[in-house]
Amino acid sequence: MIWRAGHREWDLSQRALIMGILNVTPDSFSDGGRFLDVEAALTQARRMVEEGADILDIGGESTRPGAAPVDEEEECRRVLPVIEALGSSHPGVAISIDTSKSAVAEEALKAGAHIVNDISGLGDPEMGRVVAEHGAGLALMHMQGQPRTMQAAPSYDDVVAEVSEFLQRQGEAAMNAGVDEERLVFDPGIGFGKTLDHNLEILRSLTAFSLGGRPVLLGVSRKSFMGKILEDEAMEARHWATVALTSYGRECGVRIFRVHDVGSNVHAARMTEAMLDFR
Ligand code: HH2
Repeated sequence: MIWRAGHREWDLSQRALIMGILNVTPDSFSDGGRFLDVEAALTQARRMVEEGADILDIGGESTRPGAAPVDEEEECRRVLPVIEALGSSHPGVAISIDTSKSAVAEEALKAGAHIVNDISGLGDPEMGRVVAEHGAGLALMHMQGQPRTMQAAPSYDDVVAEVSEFLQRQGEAAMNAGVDEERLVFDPGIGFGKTLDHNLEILRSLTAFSLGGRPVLLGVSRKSFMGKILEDEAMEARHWATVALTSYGRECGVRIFRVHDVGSNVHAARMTEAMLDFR
C-alpha cells in the first residue's frame, strides 16, 4: 500500500505513519507575538520529530466544537511562517496543512507543504484542482455540519455506510479533479458531527473506510468522547486512551495516526506491528 505526497512515497504495507499535531492558533497577533508563536511551534516541532513523527500537521484554525471560523488571510499569517521555517530546519519531515480553504492550501503548498489535510472532505470546490496541480497528498475527512454547530444534534441512519459513501464520492471528485489515487487517504472524522455512539460504531468498523484499498487516517487524540467513556475529563486520562486506540487502530489496519503526543503513539504502533509480525 503506497501513499504519495509531492516527491515523497511511503510504503504503508507494514509500517504506519505518525502525524504530529502542530496548532498555530494564538489569540493575539502583535508582531512580537507572532515571532514567539513561530519559535514555540518550532520547539514543539523539534520535539515531535525527535520522538519519531513522520509528518507534522500544521493548523491555523481551531476546529473544536463551537470554534469560530478564521479568514484566509489570518490563517495564512499563522501557518506560512511556520511551514517556511520547518522546510529549512526539518527538511526530512513531511508537512501537512490542516485547512479546508483552497487558497490557504495553495499558499501552504507553495511554501513547502506536501499534504493537504481537508476536514471538509473537498467542501471547497477548488481544493481538488489545487492538490492535483501541486501533486500533493490529500487526506479527505468526513464531517457532518460545521464546527460551530456540528455537535448540536448529529444524526445518521447508518453512520458507517453514510460516512464511507461520502468518502467514496469525494475521493472520486478528487480524482476527477486530477488527484492520483495513490495520493489519497480517508478519514472517518471522529468527533466531527458524531455522538459517542457514532464514534464507537466507526471505531468498530475501521476497515470500511479503506475505500479502493486506500490507507485510513485516524484522529482520536485527546478527543472528548474518551473522557466520557472513562468518566474522567483529565487530559492525562485521554492521553492513555489515545495510546490504547492507536494500538487497536493499528490492529484494524489504520496506516496514519494524527496525534498530539508523538513518542507514546510511535511506541504503540511499533509494538502492535511487532505483534502483527510486521517487524
Ligand atoms: N481532528 C481535528 C483536526 N483536524 N484532521 C483529520 N484528518 N482528522 C481529525 O480527526 C482531525 C483533523 C481536531 O481538531 P481540534 O479539535 O481543533 O484540535 P486539535 O487540532 O488539537 O486536534
